[in-house]
Amino acid sequence: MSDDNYSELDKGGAPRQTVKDGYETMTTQQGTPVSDDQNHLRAGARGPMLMEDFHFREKIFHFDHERIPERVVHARGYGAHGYFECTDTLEDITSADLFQRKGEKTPVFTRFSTVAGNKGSPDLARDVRGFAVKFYTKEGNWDLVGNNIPVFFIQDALKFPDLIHSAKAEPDRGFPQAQTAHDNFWDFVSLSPESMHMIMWIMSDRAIPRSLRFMEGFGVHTFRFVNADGKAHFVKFHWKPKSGMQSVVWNEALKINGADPDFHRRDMWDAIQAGDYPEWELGVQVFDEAFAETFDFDVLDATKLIPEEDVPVRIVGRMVLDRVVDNFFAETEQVAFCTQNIVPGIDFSDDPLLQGRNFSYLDTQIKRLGGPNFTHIPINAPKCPMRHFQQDGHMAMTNPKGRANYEPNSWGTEEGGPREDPDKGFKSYPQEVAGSKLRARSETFSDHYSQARQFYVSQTEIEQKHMADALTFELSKLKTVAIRSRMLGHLRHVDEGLAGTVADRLALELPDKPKPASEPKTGLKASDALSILKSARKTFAGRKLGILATHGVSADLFKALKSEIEDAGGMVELVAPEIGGITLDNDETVPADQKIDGGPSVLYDAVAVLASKDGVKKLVNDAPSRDFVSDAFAHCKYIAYSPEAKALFDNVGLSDAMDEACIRLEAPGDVKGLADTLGALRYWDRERKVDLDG
Ligand code: HDE
Repeated sequence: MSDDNYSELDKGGAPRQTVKDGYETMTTQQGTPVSDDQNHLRAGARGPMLMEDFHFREKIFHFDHERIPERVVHARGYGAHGYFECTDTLEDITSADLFQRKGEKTPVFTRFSTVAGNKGSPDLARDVRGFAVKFYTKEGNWDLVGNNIPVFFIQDALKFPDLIHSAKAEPDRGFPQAQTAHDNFWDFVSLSPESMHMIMWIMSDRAIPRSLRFMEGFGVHTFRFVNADGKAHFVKFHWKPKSGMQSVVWNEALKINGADPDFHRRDMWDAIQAGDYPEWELGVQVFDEAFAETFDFDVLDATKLIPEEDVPVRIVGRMVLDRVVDNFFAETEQVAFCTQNIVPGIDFSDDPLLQGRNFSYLDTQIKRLGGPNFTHIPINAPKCPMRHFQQDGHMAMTNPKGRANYEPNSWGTEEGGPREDPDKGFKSYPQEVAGSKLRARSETFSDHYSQARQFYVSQTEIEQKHMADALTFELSKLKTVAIRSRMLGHLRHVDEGLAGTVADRLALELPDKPKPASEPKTGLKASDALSILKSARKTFAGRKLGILATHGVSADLFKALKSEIEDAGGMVELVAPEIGGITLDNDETVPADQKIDGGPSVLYDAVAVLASKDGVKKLVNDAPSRDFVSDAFAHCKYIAYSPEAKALFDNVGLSDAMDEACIRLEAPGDVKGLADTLGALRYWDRERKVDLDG
């Protein structure tokens, strides 16, 4: 700092950093250089403020207006940039430009979100995750605004405000935040049998993903692909994570929310910054009217899916997210997804939920972003040319030049502005439409239980147990017993065993089944693709091992373990009693990534405990160290340990419980093959032993 950092007028102030130290000149928004950013203009050093202080007024005025309304749903989200690469052309089925040339890349911006919680709510709420992708194609922006669950709660957009009101905090008390475990939500869904399929999904582990990188995504609705000859097919969109799916267990989710409420966004940021780019395959289920007519359910009903066994998913591309945002507000907060944003070659279907969404998204952006020119914000602007005669409005940034602001006009091709293209311009599929004007729901939407049952029977036993646990947890939080009971009636239509288990745990009699709108179909076959565990990819790549270690541990063992995981594409963090790190037995020092109080085992996919004889003495009485191993054990994680560390396990009462997923590492050679073993991600055989409801 230069010598004259203390100004004459600053007798009571702190030293200043100024341009004399090599910084750029600070200015007001008008570009006027600022001489003093510490003190407002006043009459005398202890006197009142002067209104003429334009710098103060501008700075505070701007601060006062920093916030914009958060999204009414999906308020908490996290976005990243990347690209979509076409790996299989679809020219025979759609004229959409991004699917025409193999190997061609289209820039994308993707935002993941939770639905119910506000902007500051924790990441690991039990909730649906939004999975919204904006493709900046050469023929305009295509927004595929999907979720990580392929079906939805309701069939008609008119019910959306009711659904969301019921799920969010109750209006009188203002809680609970980011939770469906309250009376209003279960009251609404138990009075809306069409929700039952979706209820099965949100009570499954899909609603508590380990990472945004490890979940599937779905366009949910049936859309249309239209080819160059005008021929149409129906299509459903699927995103499949390259590293496979993975979820946490509920007790772990609760603890992650305390230890790191930003767990999912930090994970995404860290992975991209480390060059471990999240990747998904894009798949399509393409089918025609003939299939739609023979299918057991209505393809326009967003509470139903089409099993992959009936219409296979054809992989047509991949999405890689390789760049974090420069500014969270400018990009993640201001991105405006609209389901109405489609491009030539893609079209809507008559799904009544999708039709309603097409109004809602555009409408909400005007409120949220303050005017009709939100498409001028760089994150929302297409990357292809835009030419039209729309003009003016709040914050107009990209304004046409010249005289022509209407057409037709006489100003010629040079100055007369753009004109329509009857060949390549977007054309709606000329579907025949007829019918009386009425408010009605088609009878083909009336089967509310069959696919809920199909989802349940498609799960592994442990996944079914998690669903029973989740239902018990949520319903146990209700104050109104009649609502619990009403839900049990619906569950009987899904699976009598499930209904019985939940009823037992809630100490309730099973009620009569409610009369279904139409008789559920029996015998829908299990679909393996619906189960996370049946479709596991068995890899530790992209996962994190947390090593709790003390001073004096074997350098050879520590390094061998680290390389084994890193060579398999995994990440390693050192958790230590002191943040300064540990000194290995060869006197080398390794700085810690986390001090044990800040690095509980819930943050890791698997853990190792390496201790020296002296080191372990400290750990056995330390509460965070004890939680580290007992939680890892209770959450069915793989645990590696050095012989000296065993004392910690003995001390928390695990000595007799250690099983084959507790792996003893005596020598560096013992780590060989460990990454493969950890690829199983959890040792589910343990769960029944560590759970009261086992
Ligand atoms: Fe949304 N939804 N939604 N939704 N939705 C919004 O738009 C709406 C639905 C989804 O990261 C809002 O920009 C209605 C289904 C995602 O910015 C709003 C209906 C699916 C996001 C809105 C639905 C979604 C939203 C709030 C019933 C999965 C976050 C802020 C017909 C296919 C996008 C905004 C982002 C956001 C309305 C149902 C996914 C109010 C009326 C079904 C991923 O317009």
